Order: sequence, then structure tokens, then C-alpha cells
Amino acid sequence: METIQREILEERLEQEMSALAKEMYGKTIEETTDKELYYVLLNLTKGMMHATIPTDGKKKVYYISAEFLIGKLLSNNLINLGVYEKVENILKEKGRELSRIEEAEPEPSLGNGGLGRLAACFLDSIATLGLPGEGIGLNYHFGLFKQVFRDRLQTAEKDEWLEKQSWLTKTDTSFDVYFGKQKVTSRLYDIDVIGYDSGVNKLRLFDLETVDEDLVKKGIQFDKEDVEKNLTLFLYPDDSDEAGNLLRIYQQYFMVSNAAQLILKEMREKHYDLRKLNEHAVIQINDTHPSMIIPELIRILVEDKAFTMDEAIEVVSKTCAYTNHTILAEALEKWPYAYLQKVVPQLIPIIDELDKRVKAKYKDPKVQIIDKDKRVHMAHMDIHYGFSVNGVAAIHTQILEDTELHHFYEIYPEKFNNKTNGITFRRWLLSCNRELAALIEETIGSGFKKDADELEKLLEYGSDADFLNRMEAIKMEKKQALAAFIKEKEGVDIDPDSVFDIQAKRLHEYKRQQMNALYIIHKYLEIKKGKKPSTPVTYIFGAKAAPAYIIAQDIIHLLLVLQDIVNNDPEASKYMKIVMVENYNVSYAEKLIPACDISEQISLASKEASGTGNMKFMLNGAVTLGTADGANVEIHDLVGDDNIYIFGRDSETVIDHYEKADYVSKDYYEKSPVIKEAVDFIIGKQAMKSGHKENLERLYKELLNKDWFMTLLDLEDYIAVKDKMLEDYRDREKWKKMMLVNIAKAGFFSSDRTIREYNRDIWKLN
Ligand code: Z2T
Repeated sequence: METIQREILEERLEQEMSALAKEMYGKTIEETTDKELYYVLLNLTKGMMHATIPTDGKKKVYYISAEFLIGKLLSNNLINLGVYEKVENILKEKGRELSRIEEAEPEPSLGNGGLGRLAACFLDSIATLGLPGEGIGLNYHFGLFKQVFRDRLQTAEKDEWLEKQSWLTKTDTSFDVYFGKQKVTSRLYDIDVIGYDSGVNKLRLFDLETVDEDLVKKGIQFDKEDVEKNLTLFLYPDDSDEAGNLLRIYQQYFMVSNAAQLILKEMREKHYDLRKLNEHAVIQINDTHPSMIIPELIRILVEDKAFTMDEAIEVVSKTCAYTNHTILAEALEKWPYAYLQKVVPQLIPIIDELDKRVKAKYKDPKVQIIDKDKRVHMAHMDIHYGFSVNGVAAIHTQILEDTELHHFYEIYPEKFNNKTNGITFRRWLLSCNRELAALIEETIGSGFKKDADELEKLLEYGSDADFLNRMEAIKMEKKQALAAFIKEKEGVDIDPDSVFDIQAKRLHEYKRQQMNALYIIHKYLEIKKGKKPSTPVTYIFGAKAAPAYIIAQDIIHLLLVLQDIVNNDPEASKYMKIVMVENYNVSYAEKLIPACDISEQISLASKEASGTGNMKFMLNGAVTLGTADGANVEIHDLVGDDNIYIFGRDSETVIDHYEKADYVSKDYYEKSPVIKEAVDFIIGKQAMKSGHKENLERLYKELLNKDWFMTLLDLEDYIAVKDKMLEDYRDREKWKKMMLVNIAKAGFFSSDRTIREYNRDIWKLN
């Protein structure tokens, strides 16, 4: 019965596919180009009508975020619709390879890193759990930027990802948005968010029809003042000058004004009582970029809906919840009051009122919205005028409560809660590692796809040689595939028999790619002195640096210089290779992660709020080399001491160093010949030959005289633990068991679990 039905569906799918190809291109499937066939599948998928998740009479969550790093959608949508294999089979019979067709899809460039990817995983899980909810954000024409290496330096170009035919559907919805007296008109585009074996939600992306792509001249440069033409060109425009800061405020207000109007329109259409807004809507504010939704909603309720200020503040406060994603002070938005006055004068009376009420109640300068320098602390507004504040990993929330937001925690202990991040296993296992998913399914059944905790059943196979060998063989297959891809894309030969040691994440000093670089230098120098490593290692990096973040660019430069030196050294390259991949993005992550042996999670303890790459690597059988930071702490708790490599100072020690201001990097440099030698290499003759003096000297001085993220503090421990890890890698039986335990214990990090917790504690949708 089941097979018959499947055959019928397959036959119908094939008919529709062929009909579409004929209609669109006058060709048979066999005759279409890869790109054409991608468009056929895009339209086929968009046309597969699936039940929208019902919202009537229910509360709905609005997840507002500056980023949605959704990745390519074709294969994930096919998987979630349950037709991936069928489509793959149909194509195979016609001599076509679905995985090749996937390459023709451009990756949406609507995010930059963890925060944006988390938002995308959350949308997948919200839909999969059948919860009514949607994402609201902006449609950036050129996204973050496309990274191109020139002369071993990062350069930024516009990322032209938007095509005429895409997953976006233009809607009739459009709103007027006012910046003081200046009016612009928005346009809403929707993307279907297809749950796994479930219904469909929507991602709502606002754009501006007057945006002029020709405004972008060289690289990513454009006139920052022409808001009507530039508003939705780029995510996170360079904010190193005033115009850039103002533009970010314009973007944020544009996003939340549209969001507020969309939400209120829906309330009106459903005849809901706005005085009970909080019973019908919950707004999750994803870090502080959307924080202006609070004063904006209050303003609309007071000005247009005849609410008193008290009433408006009360109902909005019961509707909005805030997620904090960092404790880095410099990343907490504090807009100069004068900037807000200039961009959104209509919000000023509301912000003044909110601030006045706080000042009347609390004298502590640390909890004020407007500080003595007339800067508006967006997070402070969220905490006072929202009902929930959450961190994104246990240790992160603990630090917020104990240290960073302690004064708020004392006022509102009931608002604070932890929601440890998660990842969608549909993309980060089923889609990116079909081979491993199939092995797991064959071994423990398919239950893990809906209930990730079932992965624990794998623990029973810890002594099953057949299972362990097949798992190991899949890792090798994935390493070979990655090696081929890297050869094609980067032109670098790497050996799948070497250990793949991968650090892939945004470039930031606190994440300490520079520490990894110093390790590599140390190993290189050892080889040059005649100490040959017993295990060849391929060090792989993927990272974009913000164009205004100078030191981050210098670190990329160092990595590219090391790649040049080491890979071209016939003696050293037998034992080590370095690849800094160009334009790391979600699609690249999907190739790197399944092929990884060692997952580098080496942030300075206390600084990485959670990390989510750490979870993806673990799920795919990599072993973590990490500090006791973010979600690494929870990974450690789950897998135990024997299945993870933890090194470095803990968060208490680090916080103590900051409080006492007693960390002096130069002391560590002078005390340790190993550290000195590695750091000196940065400005040595060899590095200078293929690198640029200015960049390398700046980085050297930064490490020696500042090293704000304490690289040298942990370097020796890092070297020792990493060496031990590489030694253990040679014990294949031991390593395979570690892989198994990591996969089996990853269930906790399913974003389905995270979303269930958001719903249980914050959203309360049903
Ligand atoms: C971001 O990706 C993260 C934090 C931010 O703080 C901003 C951005 Cl764009 C303002 C990351 C965290 O660094 C990472 O630890 C965390 O896993 C991720 O957000 C999702 O919570």
C-alpha cells in the first residue's frame, strides 16, 4: 500500500516537473541546464500547497531580527516536505544529480553569524512544532558582503544573491514609515518556512522600492546619507562614522515600524482587542537591533488608539521579551540621544517618558535608559519594559545575573531565564550529512528525527565494531568530498588522511583565531627544527571580518600569510597544510562540518555567549577542543571529561583579571620562550616576505601590548592539550568511541528543545 502511494506521488511529481520544464523553457528535464532545472524545482516546491499553521484564536510569536541566515532552501524544503528522495530518484532516472542542481541556488545573504543562523534554526523548529509564529526582518539586496581575498587581504564586495525568481514572494502589503517628517513606503516580501512533516509559517522581509542598487560604487561603498536609496542595501553598514550609525538607526526603525504596523493590522483583521495585545501576540526581540519596537508600539497605541500612557506601557511590556546574545560591552547598543532625535524624533517623547519613570524609581546610574552622557541604552529599555530577559547558554545567563546585568537581576529576578541555544537537525544532520543520518536511522530507527533525544540509543553501539567502522568510513567520505571541493574552490590540495582541524566562525579577537595561528607557527617552527609531528594535520579556517574591524582583518592576513609559507614549504607541508576558505557561509559550513575531526571552540572563557557551531560539529562526530565557555560547558557536562578536550583559564579567573586589570600580556611573552618565538614570527623575515608590514606589525603590537582577549594567557595550555588530542587521534578505537558519544549526546542541542522551552516559559502559545 505504502509503496503504491509513493509511486503515485512520484509519478505525479514527475509529470508536474516535466510540465513545468516544458512551460518555462520548452525543454524536457533532460535538456534543461542546471540553473533552469533549479528554477523548475523552485517553482515546483513553491507550488506544493501545504497547510498553513492555523493561528485563529491562538497567540502568535513574532520573532523580530536584523538577521535571518537561512541558507539555501531547496534541499531543506524538499526534506521537510518529505519528497527529497523522490525528487532525487526522478532526476537520477533522467541522468541528473540533485546535489549538482543545489549548487545552482544562490545563498540568501540575510545574516552574518550565530545570531542570524539561530533565528533561522528557530523558524524551522517553530514550524516543525506546529506553533504559529513568524520572523520579521529586512530584505538586504547585497546582504553582509562577499569576501574576496586579494594579495592575502580580505576585500569586500557586494553579494548579489537576489534573483528575479526566488523563494521570495512579493505581497500587496506596504506601509508608510516616517522618519520625522520624511516618509518612505515599504514593500513586504514573504518566504515560506516549511516545517518538517508539519505546516508552513512565514518569514516576512520588508524592503523599500526606491532603493537604488547603482548607488554602490567600488566594493561596498555607497552614499550613506541617501536613505531612500540605500536603506536596504546592506546588513550592518560600516558604523565607524556618524553617517553609518545613523543609517543603522534608520534601518532599525524601518524594521520595527513595519513590524508594529504588520502586527497591529493582523490584530485588527482578527478583531482582537488591542488592550489584550499580550494575549494574542508575543514579540521576541532578538538582541537590541529591534528594541525600538517598544517605544514605537507605545507611541502608536497612545497617538492612534487612545490608550493612556500607563495603559500602553503596561500592555506593551507584557508583550515584549528580550534575548541577550553577548556580554561584550562594545557590542551592547547605546545610541546617542542626538542621533535618535535626528532619525526618529517621534520616539523621543516616549523614550523620555520611559526614562523618566526609571529615574523616578531607581537611583542607580547603572540601570538608567539615558545615561549621563546622553546615550540611550537599548538593552536597559528592553529589560525595564519587557517581561522576559534570557541568555543563550547556562554560563552566559549566569554571568548576566551575577555580573553584567546584576543590578537588573536584583530588581527583576523573575524576568531572567536561560534558553540554551540549539540547531535544527534537519539542516545540520539530515541535509548536510545524509550518509550519517542514514546510518543512524538504520541503527536506531527514524524516531530521532522527531525526538532528538533518541540519539542516545547510539550509546549501545560503543563496542560494535561494524557500526563504528561505518561511522568512521562516512567521516572519511565527507573528508574526501571536502578535499575535492577545496581543491576546486581554493586551489589547495589537502590530504583526507590528515586530521581536519577546523575553526569556522566570525572573525573576532575574543574567538581567538590568533591563538590557533600561534599554535600553527609553533608547530611549523618545531618541524623546521627537526621535530616531525606524528600526525599530519590540515588546519582549516572560515571567517569573515567586519570591514571596519582592522585587527580582525590583520588576523585574516596572518592566516593567509601562514597558508602561503607553510603550504609552499616542501618539508613542512608533508605534515601540515593551512586553508583559509574564501567567503565562508552557510553552504560552506554544510561541507566543512561533516568533514571535521577537531572542532575549535577556543574563545576566552566568559566571552562567547553560547556558540552554535560547537553543537553542529559535535552532532557530526567531531570532538571539541575548547575552553569552558558558552555552550561548551554544557557539551562537557553531557559527554563527560573523556570525550572533550577542555583547556585554559575558567570564566571566574578571567573576570577576576578584568576586575583587577592585572593581565599583562608582555609578561607571558617574556616568561615563555615558546610564546616569544611564535609571536616574534609574525614580524619575522619570512612572514614579512609574503605579508604586509603594516598589518603584521599592528597585529604583533596588539598581542604584545594589549591582548584584550588574553591569547597569551592560555596559549601554553592550548598547545599542550591540542598536542595530546592529536596523539589520541592515533588511537582509532578510542577516537571512534569519542565520536560516537558526541553524536549520541547531541540531542539536547536540537533547536526543537530550545523552542519548546521558549514556548513553555516565555511565549505560552497554547
Ligand atoms: C551574534 O552573532 C552573536 C551575538 C551578538 O551580540 C551579535 C551577533 Cl551578530 C550582540 C552570537 C554570539 O556571539 C554567539 O555566542 C551565540 O551563539 C549567537 O549569537 C546566538 O545566540
